Amino acid sequence: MKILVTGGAGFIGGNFVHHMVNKYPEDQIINLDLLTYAGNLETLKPVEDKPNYKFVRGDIADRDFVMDLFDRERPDFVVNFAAESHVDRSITDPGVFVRTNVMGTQVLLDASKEYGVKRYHQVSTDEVYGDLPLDRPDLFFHEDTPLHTSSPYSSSKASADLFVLAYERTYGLPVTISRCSNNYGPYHFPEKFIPLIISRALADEKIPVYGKGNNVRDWLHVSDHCEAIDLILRQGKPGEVYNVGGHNEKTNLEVVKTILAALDKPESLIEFVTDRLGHDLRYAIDPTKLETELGWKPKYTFETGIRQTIDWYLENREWWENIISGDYADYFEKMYGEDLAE
Ligand code: NAD
Ligand code: TDX
Repeated sequence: MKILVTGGAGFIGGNFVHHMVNKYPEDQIINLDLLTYAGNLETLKPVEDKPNYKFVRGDIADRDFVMDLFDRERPDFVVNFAAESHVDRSITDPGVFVRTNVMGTQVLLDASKEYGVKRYHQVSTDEVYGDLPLDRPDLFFHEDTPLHTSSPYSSSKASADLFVLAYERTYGLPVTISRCSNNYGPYHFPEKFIPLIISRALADEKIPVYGKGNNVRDWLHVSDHCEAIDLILRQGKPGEVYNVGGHNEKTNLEVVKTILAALDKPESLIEFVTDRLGHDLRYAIDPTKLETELGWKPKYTFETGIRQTIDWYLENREWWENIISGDYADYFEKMYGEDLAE
C-alpha cells in the first residue's frame, strides 16, 4: 500500500509519519510538504533513512505539481494534514489560510478523484463547530453539531470539510474526516500554547495568557490522535465524520499552572495580555462514535501526557531552541512585543 501524507513535516503530520513508517514497514509512506515556517525536516530525522519513506517538497495548492505527483506515485490512500494551523496568524493574514486550507484541499480532492484513490482522509478540527459556553459543562460537540466557525482559520477548515463531503456525495470519492481536539506532545511548534509555556518557563521568561485565562481546551496527546487516524483510515466508513478527543478539559490557567509546577517555576511568570480577537470560549469533544464503532481508546491521560511532553522538551532542547532563535523570534516580537515589554 502507498500512502501519501501531506504536511508530514509539521507537528501532527510528523508524528503520524513516524507512527506509520515504524508500524507498517511493508507500506510506502510519501511525505509531501511545502516546508513553510511550520515545516521542519529535523522532525523527520528518525525516519529519513528508512526504505519505506520518501520526502517530496511541494505545494498542495499547485495543481500541475500535484497532478504530476499522483501520476508518478499513484497513491492508494491520501491523508491531508497540510494546512496553515495557527489561529493568531489567521487573524493577521487570512489569505494564505484560504489558499492552502481550502484551495489546496480541493486540488488534492481532484487528484484523488482523477487517480482513483481508495481513501482520502481529511484531518480536520473541533474548531469547525465553533465554541461552547463556559457555564454549560453538559454540552459537547457531536459529529452532527452544526458548523459555526469563529476565526478565519476555523472557517477555512470548515470550508475544506464541506468540499470533502461534497466530493463524496457528488462524485462518490471514498472520503473520511476526523475532527480532533487540541493536540500536544513532541515536535509541537513553540508558537502554540503548551510548547510556548514550556520553552518560556525553562528560560524564566514571561508567559502570555490571553484575557483571564479561563478559556477551556480539550487536550489530546498527539500519539492518541495518530492512532485514531490510522484506525479510521483502515476501518472507518467512507462518507463518515469521526470526532477525536479524550475528555481532558482544562482552563488555560490550569494548564500553565500544571506546567510551572512540574518545572518548579514560579506562577509570577504568568502575564495576562490582550485577549485574542473572537477568542473561542470552550471546546469539548464527544468521542463516543469512534470509541463504540471502531474501538478507539486514548492511552494518555492529561497528567501522563503532559509529563511525557515536558520530558521530551527537556531531552530535545536543540529541536526547539533552533526554532526559537530563527525567524520565529521576529514573529514573537510582532505578536507580543508591547504586551510583554518590561
Ligand atoms: P503544523 O502547522 O505544525 O504543520 C503544518 C504542515 O503543513 C507544515 O509542515 C507545513 O510546512 C505544511 N504546509 C503548509 N502549507 C502547505 C502547502 N501549501 N503545501 C504543502 N504543505 C504545506 O500543523 P499541525 O498542528 O501539525 O496540524 C496538522 C493538521 O491537523 C492541520 O490540518 C490542522 O488543522 C489539524 N489539527 C490540528 C490540531 C492541533 O491541535 N494542532 C488539532 C486538530 C486538527
Ligand atoms: O500565547 C498564547 N496565550 C494564550 O492564552 C497562545 C498562543 C494561546 N493562548 C490560549 C488561546 C487558546 O485558548 O491558549 C489556548 C490554546 O491556544 P493555541 O495553542 O493557539 O490553540 P487553539 O487556538 O486552541 O487551536 C489549536 O487547536 C485546534 C490548534 O492550533 C489548531 O490548529 C487546532 O485546529
